Amino acid sequence: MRTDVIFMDMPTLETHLKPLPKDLAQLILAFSQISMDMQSQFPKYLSGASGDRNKYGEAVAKLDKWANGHLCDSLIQTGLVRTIHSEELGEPIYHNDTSPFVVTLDPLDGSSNIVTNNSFGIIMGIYRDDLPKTGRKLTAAVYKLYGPVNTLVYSAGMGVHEFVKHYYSDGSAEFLLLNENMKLPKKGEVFGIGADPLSWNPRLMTYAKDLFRHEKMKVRYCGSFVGDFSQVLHKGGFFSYPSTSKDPDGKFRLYYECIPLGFLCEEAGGATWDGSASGNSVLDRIDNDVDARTPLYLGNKELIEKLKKAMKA
Ligand code: FBP
Repeated sequence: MRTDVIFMDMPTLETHLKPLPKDLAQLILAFSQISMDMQSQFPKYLSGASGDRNKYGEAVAKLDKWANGHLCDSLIQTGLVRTIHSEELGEPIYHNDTSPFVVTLDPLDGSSNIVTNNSFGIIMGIYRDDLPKTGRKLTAAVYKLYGPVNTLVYSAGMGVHEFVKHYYSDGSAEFLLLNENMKLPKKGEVFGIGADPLSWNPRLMTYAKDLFRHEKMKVRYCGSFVGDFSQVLHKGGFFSYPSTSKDPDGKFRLYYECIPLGFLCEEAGGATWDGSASGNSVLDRIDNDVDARTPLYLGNKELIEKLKKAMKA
């Protein structure tokens, strides 16, 4: 008997997905279950936990490999996915020509955070078309965030919605709606910028100092894109893994990371920029190389416009 009355009227993810096309709802629901089942396996990969730092890297590499294999196998078993492009795969998995969806995966984004028990997660982009395509052709984007609680955020182009995994007193559990039609708060509160600050464009350094001095914003950088994105989604602000003198194309992958989370950012009323002189959204960028990297800047619209001006100055 489920007696947790406090949650009785909160819609479940399954209910919330009902207005979507049946096949898309089924895929997002399957992803939610797969991603939850995976969590119970994580501790066994902490072989570095004995304090042998050399083992940490090996443990994380093993975890990344397992997570990718399990996620790909489970998604193929749904019968809904014809092609999988994964950051952990050298080549795509072409399963068949008939299933409705092509997916992009970052199977464990920020996985090195596991050894310090900080947030990390899974990013999935869902297309009906074959790639390469721009992010404007994305059917939906979803991420799972393994944090102090388990949350899942998705958008199919009709708002950004967040769910939390709730455990009932009878031991069962399901994803319940936490936030619907999320929008970045008008005034950005936090910002985070990756890479070595000494390799940043000096104009980006000036912009960052301005966020402190004039925008009175706080630094939040947790070392996983999904974790840092979640902070901007909830508190408003700015996040970037920029072009640098060492890595002009940045670190993040266009298809596996930037398009799905850029889609969610823009669906939530924010803006993105790929660092191009033409000032493009990451959703307008296309590359025949599905493993391509791109500089990434995202957050409140006015902060992105301010950045573009600062970088052109
Ligand atoms: P991976 O693709 O190797 O997982 O790198 C992505 C990432 O872990 C992001 O999740 C995170 O925001 C960023 O790298 C952290 O990079 P750094 O360790 O350079 O700060």
